[in-house]
Amino acid sequence: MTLFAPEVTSIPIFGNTQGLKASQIRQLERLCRRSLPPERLITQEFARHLTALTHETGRQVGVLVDRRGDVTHVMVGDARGIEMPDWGRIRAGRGRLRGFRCILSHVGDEPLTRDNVTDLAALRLDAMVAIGTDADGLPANAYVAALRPENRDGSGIEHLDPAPPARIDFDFRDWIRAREEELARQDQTRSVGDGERAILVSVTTGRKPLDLESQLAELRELARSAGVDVVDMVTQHRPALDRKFLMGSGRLQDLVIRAFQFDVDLVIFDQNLTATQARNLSERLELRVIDRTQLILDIFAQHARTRDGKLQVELAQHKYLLPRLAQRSDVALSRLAGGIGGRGPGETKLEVDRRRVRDRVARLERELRKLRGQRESRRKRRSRREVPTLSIVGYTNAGKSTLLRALTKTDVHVADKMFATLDPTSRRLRFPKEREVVITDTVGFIRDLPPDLVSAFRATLEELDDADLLLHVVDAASEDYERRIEAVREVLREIGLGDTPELLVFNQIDRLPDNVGETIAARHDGVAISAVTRAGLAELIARAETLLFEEGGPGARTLGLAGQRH
Ligand SMILES: Nc1nc2c(ncn2[C@@H]2O[C@H](COP(=O)(O)OP(=O)(O)OP(=O)(O)O)[C@@H](O)[C@H]2O)c(=O)[nH]1
Ligand SMILES: [Mg+2]
Repeated sequence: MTLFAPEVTSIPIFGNTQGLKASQIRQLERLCRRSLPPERLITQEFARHLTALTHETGRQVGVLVDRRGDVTHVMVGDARGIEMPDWGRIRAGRGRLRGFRCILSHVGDEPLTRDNVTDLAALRLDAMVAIGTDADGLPANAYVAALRPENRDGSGIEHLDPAPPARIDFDFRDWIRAREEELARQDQTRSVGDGERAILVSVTTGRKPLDLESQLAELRELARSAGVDVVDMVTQHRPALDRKFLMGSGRLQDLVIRAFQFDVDLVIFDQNLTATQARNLSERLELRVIDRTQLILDIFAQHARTRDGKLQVELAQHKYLLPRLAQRSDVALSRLAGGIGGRGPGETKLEVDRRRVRDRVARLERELRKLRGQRESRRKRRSRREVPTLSIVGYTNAGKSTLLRALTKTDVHVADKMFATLDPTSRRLRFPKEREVVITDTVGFIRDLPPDLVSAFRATLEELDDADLLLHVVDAASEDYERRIEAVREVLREIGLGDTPELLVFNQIDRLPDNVGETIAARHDGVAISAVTRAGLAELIARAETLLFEEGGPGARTLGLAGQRH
């Protein structure tokens, strides 16, 4: 026997109606047809319908109301909470607010909960109204919160004084208009340019990391290199990472509110996110969420110039996203796939099924193999001519390309951006004694280089296999240069170059007080230079020449100078 008429059951009620009586369900359904006068945020009568139901069922009852005053959604929760409908399907209004308010009744005369406030911010509601239910099932106080732009006290949330619904009689239309104007004014004062705005998040565990600051500074640098404006940073230290959200729920709620306040386009995590975490976070934040690996991939995508480079980046992007396609959730997925400024592999491409992505991966791999073959024969030709090779390696943004430019006086792309160089460049360089060498500049390294990137760039990095000497460029003015040296050496070991002779080149000494660079260099048996002022270049060339052509270097062998060895 069916209890309800079919046309009645087709009215959507969000939440679990199990355990409710048929008459109570009918009352819930009736809420759908109710409305408020457009000039009122809430009325006593409207509130009474909600509290009566809460009183009867012992559960929270809520509605979404649009700007015309019509109820568009009805929700039922439990005694303590209520869930909002799947927002992905509700069309957003044009302004910064969505044009809906949520009105719900609490069991007892309870103020707004943290969850209520989070929903307000995450869903960009016009207002969140909680009505307390008194012992007789009548409305007690109405607790109202609304969003406002970033303000001095930093809360971003305005709470009205609690008052019975009947006393909340200001003109809602004027009120909401003023609020939207205020938000629009804030938008106008946003920094110009096409930069997207982001909040950076770092969640750490275990012993408090000593280098949290430099790690965050680096993430900020990466974001800047990707053309993103960093407007806020959120950090949390906790005993263990949360499996579902990485961070704890309290901090996550803060993040939701701050994301609204600063009107950000995306949130960037310093830690790598699992597919599940990325999806959960992006659903909760209603925003695009990416991690450091994706950010780096994005910079790579922006900076790749050659065919080889572009194919490698695309391959790495697909490989990174493939596992994330496994349990697709449409809304979250398109957010995950977006990349910065939509420069990821692209939503449309990723909406094709996994098999097609895998096909593409196979094709990219085939093509890259072919290019690699060509490169290999080019390299073989070169080594047959037995010209020693010097390879410039080092942390990203250390000044590798600037050094190549200074040494060869050619025009090489230099930029104050991380990963400005992606594609290897080779130049010929004549040493003072008319000895010729090939010098190559490559992609920079970074700590915790994502494995997807290492494997994708294996081909480019193969260029380094021929190196007779590595010029390991270090930005001597960077505070954690020692840790960076280690990070570079670790990548070198990973790609099998741990044993290639290395000369540490401490660059950018012009940014340090006199003699500081020289002292650092002496301590590490390196050379101190400034690729910009050209200080120390002569010494660098002399040292490289000695290492290559004397002391049993490759030049000594091939040029028949072995006899000069001591
Ligand atoms: N003051 C000063 N700035 C330098 C020096 N060498 C490089 N720079 C600056 O540092 C920034 C990075 O230089 P690049 O040569 O592009 O660095 P890179 O190591 O090739 O960087 P990626 O290719 O991004 O890994 C640029 O803004 C350079 O002008 C130097 O000796 N002194
Ligand atoms: Mg470079």
